[in-house]
Amino acid sequence: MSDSAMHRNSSQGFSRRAFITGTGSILGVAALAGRAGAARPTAAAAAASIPSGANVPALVIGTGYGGCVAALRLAQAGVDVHMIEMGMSWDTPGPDGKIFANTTSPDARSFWLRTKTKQPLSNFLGFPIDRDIPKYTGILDAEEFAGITVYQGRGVGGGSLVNGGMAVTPKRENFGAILPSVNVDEMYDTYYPRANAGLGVATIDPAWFDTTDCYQYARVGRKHAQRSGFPFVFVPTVYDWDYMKQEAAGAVPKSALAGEILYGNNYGKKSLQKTYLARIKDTGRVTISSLHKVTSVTPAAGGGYTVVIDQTDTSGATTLTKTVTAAKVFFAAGSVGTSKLLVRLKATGALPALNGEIGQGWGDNGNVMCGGANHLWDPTGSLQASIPTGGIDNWNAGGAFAEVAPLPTGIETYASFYLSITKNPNRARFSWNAATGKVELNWQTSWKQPSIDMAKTIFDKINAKEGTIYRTDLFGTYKIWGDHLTYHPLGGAVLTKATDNYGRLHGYSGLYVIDGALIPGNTSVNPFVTITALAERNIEKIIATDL
Ligand code: FAE
Repeated sequence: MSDSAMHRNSSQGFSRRAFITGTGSILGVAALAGRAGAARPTAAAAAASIPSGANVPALVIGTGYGGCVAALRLAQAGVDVHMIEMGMSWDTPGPDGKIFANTTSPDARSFWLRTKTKQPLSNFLGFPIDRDIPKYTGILDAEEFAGITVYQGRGVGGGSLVNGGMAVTPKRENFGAILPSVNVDEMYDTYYPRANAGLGVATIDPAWFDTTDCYQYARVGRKHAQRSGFPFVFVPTVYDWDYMKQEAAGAVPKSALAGEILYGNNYGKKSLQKTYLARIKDTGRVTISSLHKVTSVTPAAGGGYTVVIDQTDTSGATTLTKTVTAAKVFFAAGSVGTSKLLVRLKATGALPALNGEIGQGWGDNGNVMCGGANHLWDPTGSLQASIPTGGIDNWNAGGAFAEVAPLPTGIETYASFYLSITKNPNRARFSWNAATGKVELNWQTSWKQPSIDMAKTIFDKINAKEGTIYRTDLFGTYKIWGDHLTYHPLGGAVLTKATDNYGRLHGYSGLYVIDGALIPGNTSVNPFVTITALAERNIEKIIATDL
């Protein structure tokens, strides 16, 4: 640990040792519901995690959206399920009394095995803002490939722990381009409603939106959109809106209004821990092994699959390697995690019968970021709710849907900030590099140019109308576009290509993909509702026909 990091650590009262103690328990829904101090002993956690030599009916790799849907529905159908999660359980408060670190003061909890933060907005007023942190199994992974950094959640709850909570169902007319083989009526009549109910999706009270200080930034976004002739749409979220109103009234501990988002949200956001995982716990049929990483899946001699799992400590070091047998294995490690596993297992001969579509069809959901520099008479507010709740829709005319995002710095910046989802046609592929022993992704930064052009259909027009300019200080020095990253990795084991129309992997009976890897690169909006709805559809079919 560097001196400066150590100083910050102690100055924040954050003792790494104290924080490590008690992490790794199987499921911490109760603590997240507000029982600060409800630490569970590590020994109990060790006893509850999957034992080496176990023979289990269903093993789910990953605890994000796809994994949670699979585990819940299998358990409700009477199947015992073991979920394996490489990240921590995030159920135990640190010495500051909070489970999650604040966005404005990242500490060890913030990043996955890094010694320096890698914040999506790397600069402010042109100055770099990344800082040293102790290496730790923190919550946000900034996974670097040659041409793109892919941000992902690590821990029980996957991306739901770190995401903005925007819970968007794509427009029905756009669905055919997302998943052409899937029955649209079934999705919009049954599975999207089921996913939205299961996730606790709700829309902001428009009257409150119009008056609260914390959405002034979004009202500025709406005004600019509408003056340039673009529709502004409210975006549903998984935040508890009543809680946010109480935050604004000063009646409860602040979460969205304290700027919490990227490194977890301590109170108001309904992450999977408060929704699907709480219901999973109630079934009594599911164990969750956190700080466990699946490294291999191969056909077992007596049927089913041999699964090799590394248990790690919070420095990322392997402390124990376990081997278990599972009748059925569900890959729910996220688009990148599932793709990396499958590509390596195919290339190294563990699962040679997987087809040539494995690793293909990966896209970034067309993510590109930019900021706008507003006039002094157009402030965006020093208090900004960290949960975005509106977007500018120019999908059909310009191929872009732009979330009006917060810049929760605590000071007035006169800046507007946007994450655009665009119809970027480029698709990359994962491949195995035997020399390095790593899976690579052939995405190139220049492939973001179509996204920039599409986002410009919105922001060039707004700038011309308002007499404003782009910010150039958020992603470097004199750099307008945040074109180096994605929050929304999709594809790599695409539905009807690497799998059948329900996620059954070609080549092996009893192996399934049930996460964002199934979706071919783009969803036209933020993806987790679609990932959840597709998983609900697929698991229903799998339970009815394969069990
Ligand atoms: P995911 O949630 O990533 O879960 C996969 C899990 O598997 C993770 O917990 C991994 O740690 C674990 N894992 C990986 N490999 C292994 C292994 N080998 N062994 C054991 N465990 C493993 O997958 N989407 C929206 O719709 N709205 C938003 O507002 C939004 N904001 C976002 C903001 C940020 C900063 C980020 C990073 C993402 C955001 N997303 C948003 C994207 C969304 O979180 C993402 O699409 C879903 O989480 C993907 O769900 P999956 O089930 O595919």
